[in-house]
Amino acid sequence: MKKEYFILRLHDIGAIKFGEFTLKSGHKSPFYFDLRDMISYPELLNKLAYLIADEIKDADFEYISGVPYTALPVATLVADILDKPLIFIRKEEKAYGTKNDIIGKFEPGSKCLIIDDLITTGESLVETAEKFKKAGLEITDFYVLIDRSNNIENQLNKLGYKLRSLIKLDKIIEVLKTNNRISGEQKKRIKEFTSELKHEVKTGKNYENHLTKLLKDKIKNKKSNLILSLDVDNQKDFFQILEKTAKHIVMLKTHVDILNDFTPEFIVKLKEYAIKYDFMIFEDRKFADIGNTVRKQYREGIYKIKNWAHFVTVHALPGEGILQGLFDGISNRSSFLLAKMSSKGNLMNETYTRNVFATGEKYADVVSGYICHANTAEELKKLKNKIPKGQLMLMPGVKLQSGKDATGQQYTTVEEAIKGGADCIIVGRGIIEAENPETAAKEYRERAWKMYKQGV
Ligand code: 5IU
Repeated sequence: MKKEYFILRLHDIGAIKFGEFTLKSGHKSPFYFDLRDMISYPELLNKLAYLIADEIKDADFEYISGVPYTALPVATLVADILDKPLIFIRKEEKAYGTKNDIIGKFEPGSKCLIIDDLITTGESLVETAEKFKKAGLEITDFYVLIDRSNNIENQLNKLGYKLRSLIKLDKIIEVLKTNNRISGEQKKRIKEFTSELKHEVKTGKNYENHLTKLLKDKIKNKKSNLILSLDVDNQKDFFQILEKTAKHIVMLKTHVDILNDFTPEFIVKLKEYAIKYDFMIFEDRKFADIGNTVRKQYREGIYKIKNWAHFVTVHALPGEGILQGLFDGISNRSSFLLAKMSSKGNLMNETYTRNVFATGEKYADVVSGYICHANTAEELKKLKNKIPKGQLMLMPGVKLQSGKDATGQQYTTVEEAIKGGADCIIVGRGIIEAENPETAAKEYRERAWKMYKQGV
């Protein structure tokens, strides 16, 4: 089967579409690829498998894998043709535990070639490769059906991967034009679109809002990326600890509803401290209701949070309406979305977290970043890589030593947090329950800043 035939067949079955499509990023694209339906055409799949088998037969690998769902049936046929054992990684995150993520039998130390249907940024293929590597396999070769990336080959080479592809976007356009499947005008629009897209990948849109910038400037000027979480139940303790620690922190995180003796004067005093010691205020309210309700929770009640907190935390779970309800008609306020909590067994899986980042990107004018936790720098880096440019990653569950508390809180060290790309660490009991909160705050601040300065 010639590549031209494959392109035309994909067009016939609607796997390659032309028109106007709104992408997740909000961009309007003149084409859309979705190869999933391909698996329902046995003769197409079979021809394709022979084509791939021919192209990879000389590569050096002992196992073959396909990324679920679309590439898995393709890889199965190729494995059969080349008589190589098949293995793959489950797509869904398991409810608990990370063991046995790989389905199929394999010898650690062997080489595996991975097949996927599409490549755009290369991110998901590299992530898959890393999972295989963790299980002891060696990954050096990728094969994709359609490469619509911006020359990702070079970047993958630098990371030690070789990329082969059946067809590139330019070839698809050429073949479809020659066969009069698209007009000259369409071809022009597609070219324009991809060249703009390429430009955008290079320069990258920035999602930093005004308040994010303020916080970043404060981090730089105050030379601190420490956020103190001051969870105490009375004003006396609150201000006593704050007095001693304020010079070391860039932001104070409150849970105002913990105070037994709250009065409006508390807010007046808190604002005075914020000015005197130059820190921002962050109420960790974790809004989670429908837009109409959070709107009132934010503006009304005894706390009137919107009047004094620069930032609040928000669950993206109820949908975009929560951000509309909170911030509609309000300026100079922003939020952090909860993307991955630090508590053991939390229900935020990979898909959820990815959707949170997409929400934050869309509402970047009122979202400054995300609360993310991971147990290792490596895991945290993966989260960081997915965060839209310009937005921040704040990490709770941080102590000088790793460990846990009695109700599921998990702690990672300051060094791991910053190494993993956290822009700020959020520390509560590590400071407020220390014998001397002042020296503890100083130590957290210095350890975090030292690592942060090294630019890790
Ligand atoms: N906090 C977490 N984990 C999270 C989120 C918030 O610990 O995922 I979202 C809050 C809870 C507490 C503070 O107010 O951060 C951490 O306090 P300790 O350092 O005392 O555990």
